[in-house]
Amino acid sequence: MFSFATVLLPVLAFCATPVPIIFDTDIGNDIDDALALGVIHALQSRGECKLLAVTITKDNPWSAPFVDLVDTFYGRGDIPIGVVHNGKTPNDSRYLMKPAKAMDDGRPRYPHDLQSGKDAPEAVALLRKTLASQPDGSVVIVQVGLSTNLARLLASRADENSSLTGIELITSKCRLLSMMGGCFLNTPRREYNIFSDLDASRELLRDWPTPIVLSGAEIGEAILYPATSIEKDFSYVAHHPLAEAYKLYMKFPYDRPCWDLTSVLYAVRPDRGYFDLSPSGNVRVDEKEVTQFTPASNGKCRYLILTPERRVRVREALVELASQPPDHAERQVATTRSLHKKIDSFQGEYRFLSNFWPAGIEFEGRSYHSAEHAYQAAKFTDEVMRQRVADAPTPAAAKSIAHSATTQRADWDNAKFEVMEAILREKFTRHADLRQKLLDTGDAELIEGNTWGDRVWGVCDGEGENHLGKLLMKIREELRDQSDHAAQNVR
Ligand SMILES: [Ca+2]
Ligand SMILES: [Ca+2]
Repeated sequence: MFSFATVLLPVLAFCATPVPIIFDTDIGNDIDDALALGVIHALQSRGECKLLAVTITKDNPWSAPFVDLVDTFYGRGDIPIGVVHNGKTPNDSRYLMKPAKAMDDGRPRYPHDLQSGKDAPEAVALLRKTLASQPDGSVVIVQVGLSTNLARLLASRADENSSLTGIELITSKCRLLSMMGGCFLNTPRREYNIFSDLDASRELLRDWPTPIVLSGAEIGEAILYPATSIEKDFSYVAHHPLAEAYKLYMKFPYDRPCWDLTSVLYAVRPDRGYFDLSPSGNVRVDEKEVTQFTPASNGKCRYLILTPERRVRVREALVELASQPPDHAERQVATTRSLHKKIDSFQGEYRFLSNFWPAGIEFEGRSYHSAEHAYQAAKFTDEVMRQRVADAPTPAAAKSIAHSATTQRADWDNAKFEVMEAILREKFTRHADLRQKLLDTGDAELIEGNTWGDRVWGVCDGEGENHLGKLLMKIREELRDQSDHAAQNVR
């Protein structure tokens, strides 16, 4: 029987809105934070979540650059990053600084524009700004480190971002807090995230106004991230920031618990049956710094439960997500556009950008040996003249034949820009190798620097309109859009 429900439900499921998340992390203290950030990017690439901001509770200047380089690697280098002030764990990390500083052939191995946490906004201000910009009841916060930032957010006052107090802002904007912290075994023990900022943990668990789902230490410890995956699954690029960080953190090979990854997985996919949930209750931190759960029907806290038969499934999901390559288009952005270099001479390896480069062109029904031939011939309406230019043995000869002529098209000064554009488009579409070389210049600024005084098409002695460079950049953008679309159609 036909029914609307059977038709519409799958469509609705497919169109489900991505979960808006804020990732609050003590990245650098352990390696699972880094893998958890990779899991978030994979889920975002799959349309399942949207990372609104990353706030950091590790008070080390290299934490923010590391987050920025990972975000940039995944093609999302503009995600706002906020840092704690006067945080509890400022000690250096074994894996943050090296990837941020690494250079290959004079270029950053992992491009990023945030060079120090000192240049990043303060975390609570960023949390308030981010929450204020979101629809009511929408945001899921994933806290996988100390509670410093979120406890301060709770206690914050109205500011230029919102007239609400912290607790009012959280109540109106947040849907869930998914946090890694505590221990919920029969005989619980002290857990790092809780005891590293004890006062903040107590305040958070007491005053936080939305439901909280905790992943206790025992959950991550039951799921070990396999060294084999680090070794094999990240080799789709010569250098991968997550694999490199993992190898720096401890003597490799080693399998590390998936603590923080589980809180991300639950936050974005709460209904996929990875975990069971405890009954509702409240969690307090006792005098021995241990989390104590007390069941209560109106309690706001639940904790994750992992049954043994589901361990393998959860681990497989986390390995697949953590090692998922960036989207094609996003990776291209990450590896090339962010370099922002300048190519200011069409010589040497960039000689192919010059109109003198030998590349056959079809233009207005005639074949030419180079873009220069076609351009010089287009100055004439007379067919005999055009053929004389086309027959010139070299681009320089074509130019000199055209320059020695006494007449040319009356409208040439207006028409020449369109003619040049059409010729360049032909050159870089007809020749796949030139097209790729042009795309490979990434986001570099293209400037036809010259010494012969051409200030219309190029730049001489620092002056000029650089029309040739601008047209090449325009065509590069067109080609990039085409190849991005082609890539998306293949997927
Ligand atoms: Ca950035
Ligand atoms: Ca952590």
